[in-house]
Amino acid sequence: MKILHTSDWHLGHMLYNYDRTDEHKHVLDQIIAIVKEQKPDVMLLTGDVFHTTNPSASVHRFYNDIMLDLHDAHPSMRIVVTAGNHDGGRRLEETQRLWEHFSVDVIGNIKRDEDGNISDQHIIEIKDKCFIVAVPHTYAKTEDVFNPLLQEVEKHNTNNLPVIMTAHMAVAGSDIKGHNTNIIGGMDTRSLSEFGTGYDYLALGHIHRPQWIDNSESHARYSGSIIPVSFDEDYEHSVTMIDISRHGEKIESNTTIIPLTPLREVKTIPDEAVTFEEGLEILQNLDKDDNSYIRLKVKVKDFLPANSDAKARLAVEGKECRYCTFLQVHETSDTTPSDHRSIVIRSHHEQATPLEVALNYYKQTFGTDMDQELIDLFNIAENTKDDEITETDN
Ligand SMILES: [Mn+2]
Repeated sequence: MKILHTSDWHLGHMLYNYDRTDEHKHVLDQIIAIVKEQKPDVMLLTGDVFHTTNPSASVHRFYNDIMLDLHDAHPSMRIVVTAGNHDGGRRLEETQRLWEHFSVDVIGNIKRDEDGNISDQHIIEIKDKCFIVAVPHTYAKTEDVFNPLLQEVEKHNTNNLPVIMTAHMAVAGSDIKGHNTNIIGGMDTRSLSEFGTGYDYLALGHIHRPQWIDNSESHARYSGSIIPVSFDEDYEHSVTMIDISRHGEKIESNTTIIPLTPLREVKTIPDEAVTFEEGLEILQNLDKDDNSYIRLKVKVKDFLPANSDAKARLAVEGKECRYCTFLQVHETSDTTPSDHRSIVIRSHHEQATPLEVALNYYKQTFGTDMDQELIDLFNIAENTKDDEITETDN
C-alpha cells in the first residue's frame, strides 16, 4: 500500500509582498503528476495547508482546484487533510461534507465525546488497507490524544493492517533550520515517546526541513514544506512516498523521497558579509535571467545608509530576480583589548502565529496554559479581524 505524505503548503504565503501562487502551482503540478504516475492509495496533507487562518477567496479557489486535480489524477485515492497551527480548523472543516464526495477527509479540530475523551472520529479505517489516526495541530496534552486513539485501533486491527498516524507539532531533536525560535518562550517541543506506540509511520507536519526523527527506528518523518517559506529554508523540498503492507513491517527501505523543483529559489548572497557598496555591485552583476529571491548579506557597523532598500532595488532594475531585504551582520564596536569581535546575525522573518504569541504571553503572565474556551475566543477574534479586512479588499 502506497502513502504519499506532503505537508506545510502555506497557500497564500507572500514573501516580502511577492505573490507566490505561480510557485505553488509549479510544485503542486509536480505532485499531481506523481499521483498520476504512482497511484498512491492514500495522500496525507499534514497541516499548514494555508498560511493564514482566513485566506482570501482567490487562495481558497486555488486550493479547491488543486484538491480536485489531485482527486482526478487518481480518483480512488483517499486524501486526508489535517489542520496545522497556521490553519483555521473551523474554516477548513466548513466544506468537509462536500469533500467527502471526493474521498477527502478533513480534520480541523480535536473532537471529544460527552465525557471529554478523544473521539474515534479521528480514526479513519480504509477497508482492507490501513488505519489512519488523523490528528490535527493541538495544544491538548499529547497523552490524552495519541495513545488512547492507538489503543482503540489496536482493538479493531485484527487483520494486522498498517497503522499510520498524523501530527502537527515540533518533536524534540528535529532540525529546525528555517524556523525562528526567537519567539517568547521558544518553540514548544514534544518528545517522540509522548506519541505512544503502535503506529507504523508517524506523518509529521510543522517543521519545514524534510527529515526522519529518531534515526534508529526511522518511522517518524517530517515531509517538510513544498516551497521555501523563509530565506533560511534554502534546502531541497520534497514529498515522501511510503510503501507498507502489514502492521509491524519496517518501512525504512520502502520509502522514496521525491524532490520538487522550485520555480524560484531563495538565495542569501554572498556567503560572507560584504560592505553595502560591495553588495550593490553584486546586485548589479546578477545574471539578468536569475529569477531567485535575493537577500543581501551586508556588514553593518551601526545602521545601514539612508535609502539602502531603494538603492538595492535600483541596482536590480530590469532583472528577473526578486530583491527582498538585507541580512545585517552587526559588528559591535570593539572596546575590549582582545581582537575578538562578536557578530550578531539579525534576520527579519517571523514564524509565530498570533495565537502562538498569545499562548506564550499568557503562560508567561499567568503561569498556566490558556484553556480551550479562551483559544476559541481568540481564534474568533482573529478571524473577525481578517473578515473585516477582506470585505474592504475586493
Ligand atoms: Mn508550517
